[in-house]
Amino acid sequence: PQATITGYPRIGPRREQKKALESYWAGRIDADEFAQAVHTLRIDTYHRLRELGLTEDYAIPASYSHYDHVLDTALSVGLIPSATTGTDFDLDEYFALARGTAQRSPLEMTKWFDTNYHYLVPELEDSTHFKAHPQHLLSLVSEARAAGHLVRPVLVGPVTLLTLAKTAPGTTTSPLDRLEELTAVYLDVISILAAAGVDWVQLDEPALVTDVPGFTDEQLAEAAGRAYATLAGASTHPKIFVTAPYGTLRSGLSALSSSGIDALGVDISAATRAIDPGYLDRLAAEVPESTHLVAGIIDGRNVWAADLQESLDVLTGLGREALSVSTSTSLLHVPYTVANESALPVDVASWLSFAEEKVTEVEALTTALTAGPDARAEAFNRSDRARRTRAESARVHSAEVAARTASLADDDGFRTDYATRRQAQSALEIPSLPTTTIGSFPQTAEVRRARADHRASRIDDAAYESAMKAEIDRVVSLQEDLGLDVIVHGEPERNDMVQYFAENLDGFATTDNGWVQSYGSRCTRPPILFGDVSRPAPITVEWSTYTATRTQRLVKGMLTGPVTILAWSFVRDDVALAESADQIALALSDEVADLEAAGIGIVQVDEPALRELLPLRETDRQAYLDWSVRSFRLVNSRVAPGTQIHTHLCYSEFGEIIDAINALDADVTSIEAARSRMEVLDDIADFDFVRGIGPGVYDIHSPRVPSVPELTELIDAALAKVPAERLWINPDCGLKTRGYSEVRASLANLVAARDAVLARDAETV
Ligand code: THG
Ligand code: ZN
Repeated sequence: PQATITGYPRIGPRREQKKALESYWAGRIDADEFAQAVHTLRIDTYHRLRELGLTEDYAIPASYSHYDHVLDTALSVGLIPSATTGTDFDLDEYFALARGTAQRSPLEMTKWFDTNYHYLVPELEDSTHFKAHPQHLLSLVSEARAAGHLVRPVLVGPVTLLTLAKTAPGTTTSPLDRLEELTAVYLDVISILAAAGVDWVQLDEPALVTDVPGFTDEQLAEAAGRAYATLAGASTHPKIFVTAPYGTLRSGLSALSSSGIDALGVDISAATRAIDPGYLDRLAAEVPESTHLVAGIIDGRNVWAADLQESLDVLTGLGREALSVSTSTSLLHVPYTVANESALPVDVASWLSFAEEKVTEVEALTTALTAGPDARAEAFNRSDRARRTRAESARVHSAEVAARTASLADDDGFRTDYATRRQAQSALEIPSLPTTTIGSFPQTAEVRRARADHRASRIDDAAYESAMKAEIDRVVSLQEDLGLDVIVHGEPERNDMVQYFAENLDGFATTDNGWVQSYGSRCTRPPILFGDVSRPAPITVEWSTYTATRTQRLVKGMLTGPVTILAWSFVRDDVALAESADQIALALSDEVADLEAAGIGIVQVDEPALRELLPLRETDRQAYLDWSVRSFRLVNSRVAPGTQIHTHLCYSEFGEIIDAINALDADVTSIEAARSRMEVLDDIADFDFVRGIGPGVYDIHSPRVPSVPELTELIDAALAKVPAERLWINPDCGLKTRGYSEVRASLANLVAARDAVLARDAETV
């Protein structure tokens, strides 16, 4: 058996790539300096992976990308046309596709399966002419060879690439109709790689583990079977390794097994096996000995140290000669190494494996398969200790929290009916077409500095508090000057809407260097949910009540909901997600109760990630929607009818989850709508959505200031679908990433447009 992985983080252990990218974009370094920086990063990575035990030739994937691997593959096969002639992508052309220019908007970006990574969406047109552009792949191979490493080029597979592409308007063919043509170009690419001395290529086909709208599982499997039979049946090509990460294969399993590919990578992590317990048996029944099975047993997308003995038993149970040990997915989704963390509680740190530690686990299992666990006693002992101490830890298990979730009744989470609430909320005296914002205001350099100084103890609590209060004062008077009706405090104290709550709830740990790529150079540090969740003290109450003392207007309290906190954290593998969701919901419900008791009449509980956690398989979706909706409702279940609960959702694709949004039962829901010019309201209008709604009229994703006529038009478009007494006027999303000058101008126009609509409609009555 061999030890391998199917992909590795690319941002660098100290975010070297992020720094190189942003320096290059800002013109601080030139193309040669950029190339040198990322060359060093790649070679250092290969060396490190060797040291960690990926010693066989071609065990190391060349999974580097300047920005996004879907873009790379699309360029390599001409799905996106390119002028590439040199040995690498034309950098400026490449970044223009990824980030846009003054003349051209960037490619659309969307979530990569059910992860927090975002890829660029290639556009397929009838005129798209596929063509091999293997230069970038060849340069990765030759650069690695010069440094003494034989690496395995990695591409997104043809079926997945086509299902991820969106068809340009007016395109008459369906993406998979182009598969044969595209497969021929893949064959060109990999044949060229073979001629350059490449022994193995890796083709990732995660589409085969998901439900792809518009195609049945059988259609996708049949397509994959055809494509890989073509590639594997050609006269010259490298050995073909197809991976199926992020879930389990159904029809795709027999199609790939009989296609003649050389190796099949499957996700058999404990998390995936729990969802589909029959997978190991199906693998045993269907994968022939002639196909090398690459067993992805080490979880590539969570951070828990593996149970090595259990993993070894599973691998042995596969009973195969032709077997390698790997990760279930690329390690792209986890940070580099636990060794870079000094502030984690020591016991929690001992339970974790990030990318480096996971490579060690893969290596230990590989060695143990032939030489027994004693040959890697150190690794097996670490694993066993982690498993035991975690199971017994008082930090993880709280009898009090368990008792509280256990005592939940089936009807917990149900507020009084909406008509009663609406009546009670009339006491809030909210004006017609009320204006508000989503919560965050621009984070100025001074605010960031005050937070950093406080964290580093350069300023004391009192100085920090007065800096934050001064910022709140500024934000409140700005909103009053602008004429906004419902005031927010602006969230200067929050670095990130999830990390902030994780820092203030028991059961979560946060990292210093646990960066994970979100898209391009943008990274997040997902908190680690390791134990039962409780709230040691009120979190936001002081900031909100202080804000209320600074204004006569209505103040809205701001919380992040349980589903979003879970979606953007590493979660527990020892309890169900639904259980953690209930725990977080109960902790937040105490926060809502405290806000209400302190006189805050409106509370917003954001759930921008509700759509993100939606399972990849249709059959798993209802169960998810049931627990996620219930956990949101639990947060608010104890509030009085007169307290108004708002929520905010970020995505415009609501169709699939419209029932769930309705079931959240929020009094007011704000949603992204400006970019789709209110099209999303069709979903809402088709549905009997009877409560308040705030379709964003100002697109905060662009620095452009929308004009009053433009905003008026959007308000009118909304009024065509939503009765005036239920419509709220607000931006699309939080203002954290914008600058004050554009925010001030845009919000002034937003209020002016609202006033113009009110004045006009008052006249016509
Ligand atoms: N918070 C968290 N997760 C998220 C988002 C978030 N996941 C989905 C989505 N939003 C991802 N989008 C972004 C947008 C911006 C940044 C990261 C992810 C970003 N990051 C800073 C950077 O890379 O320089 C670092 C931020 C920090 O210092 O914490 O700008 O909003 N949790
Ligand atoms: Zn949003």
